[in-house]
Amino acid sequence: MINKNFLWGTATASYQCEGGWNEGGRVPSLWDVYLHENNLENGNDASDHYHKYKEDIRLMKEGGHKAYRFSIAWPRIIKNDKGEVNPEGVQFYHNIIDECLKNGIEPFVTLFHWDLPQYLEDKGGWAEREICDAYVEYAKVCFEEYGDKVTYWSTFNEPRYYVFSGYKIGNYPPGIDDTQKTIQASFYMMLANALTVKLFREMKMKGQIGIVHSYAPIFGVDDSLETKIAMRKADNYFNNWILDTAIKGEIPIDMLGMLNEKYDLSFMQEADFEAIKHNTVDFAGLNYYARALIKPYTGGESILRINNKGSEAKGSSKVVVKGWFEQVFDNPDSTYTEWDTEIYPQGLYHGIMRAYEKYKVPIFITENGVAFYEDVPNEKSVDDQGRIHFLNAHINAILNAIDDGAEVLGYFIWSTMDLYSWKNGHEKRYGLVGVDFDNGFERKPKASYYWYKKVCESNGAT
Ligand code: BGP
Repeated sequence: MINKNFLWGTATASYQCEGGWNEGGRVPSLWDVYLHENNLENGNDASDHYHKYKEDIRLMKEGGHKAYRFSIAWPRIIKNDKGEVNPEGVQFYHNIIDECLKNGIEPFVTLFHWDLPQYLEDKGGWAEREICDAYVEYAKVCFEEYGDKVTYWSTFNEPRYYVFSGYKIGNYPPGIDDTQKTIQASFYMMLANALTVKLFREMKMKGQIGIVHSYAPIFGVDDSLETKIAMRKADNYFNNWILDTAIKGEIPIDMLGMLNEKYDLSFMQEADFEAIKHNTVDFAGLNYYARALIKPYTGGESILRINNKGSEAKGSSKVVVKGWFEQVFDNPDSTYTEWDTEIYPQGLYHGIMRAYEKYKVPIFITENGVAFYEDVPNEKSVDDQGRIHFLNAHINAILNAIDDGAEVLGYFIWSTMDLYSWKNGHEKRYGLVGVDFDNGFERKPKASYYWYKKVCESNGAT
């Protein structure tokens, strides 16, 4: 049975929706610097949520939403590597949180959704141990400021996606291909997660703390032993090193064994493993866009290429990890978006069932949604029936998982409004509310917004 307090909501991230990049004492993040230096479309103004948050929250309320998942921008809160706090930035999130509470919307807060202050990136970013202390200090400021108002905290949004894109694929900042640093950054993020959970417990915070993971439930192309072995390696690569580490306090030992054959793991200290073991999260936030369909590795070099260009590059994505597995992007029985994301709602049902069986912690689906190229017309609402169809199928998958015993406590559509999509710019639209980026960032709810209102108001009955 679905919980009567089920959190129906939508999600955003600070860099992707706020804009106001140089206002209110905000210092540059690594995204500002990387996109500016490379002359790429950026989120300087994004969806102008920084100025329009009241209107956005009013739309949430009118849309029947029960919760809003957003992130705090570290570069708004901490000004420099001395840890100096920016009161104006702190006040901005008080305003957002207060506005949510006033409108009966539960704030669901992410501490890090990828906008690392550039002054920390300059010191080596996530690949260096020092960042763990800086992160915990930042988290402490947030806990002290907002702790009496916020019940649901997430330490990180999608550590895997952030680290692999930045340090291995190289399509996100810092834009490098360095496996040793990839391993270090992954490890330090998971260590920072544990140290922050420790602080949360020591400060006797009310509420719960979790982690948000880019969940790719693993499926195989057949039942052969080779495929099963490839699936285990893929599961470590995609999921286990985040979820096992954060929820069970155990980094998958077979994965460490494989990495240890080729890379230097001496930076991992005994005390780090102790911290990870004893400080586990309360819930799993799972972002679900698609499964990963896996076939055995059959030779050649590793290739990690993600389609950031939409239809222009459709079919160009490739994920091959040498000696481990290959991900299939051209299954003849599947349909794919313009950006090579497979549409596979059953994967969400199976993914939830597997995660719940394995971890036995409450689950929130912290992101789910679909992107289209859409015009936002002046006169009428975008009639996004494709999105409604997609969301409906995924919500049904969640309701089926709940019926079969999984403890799922909330669902957040990505995204609240159209916003900046990392490297894809503003044309890759996910919002329930359209944004006219050329016309004062005017908000125009789409058909899906009105459809979702009925879902929220009936607690999923429609
Ligand atoms: C998730 C991120 C979000 C969001 C979403 C859609 O990985 O947490 O920040 O961007 O994916 O991805 P994209 O914008 O690349 O299509």
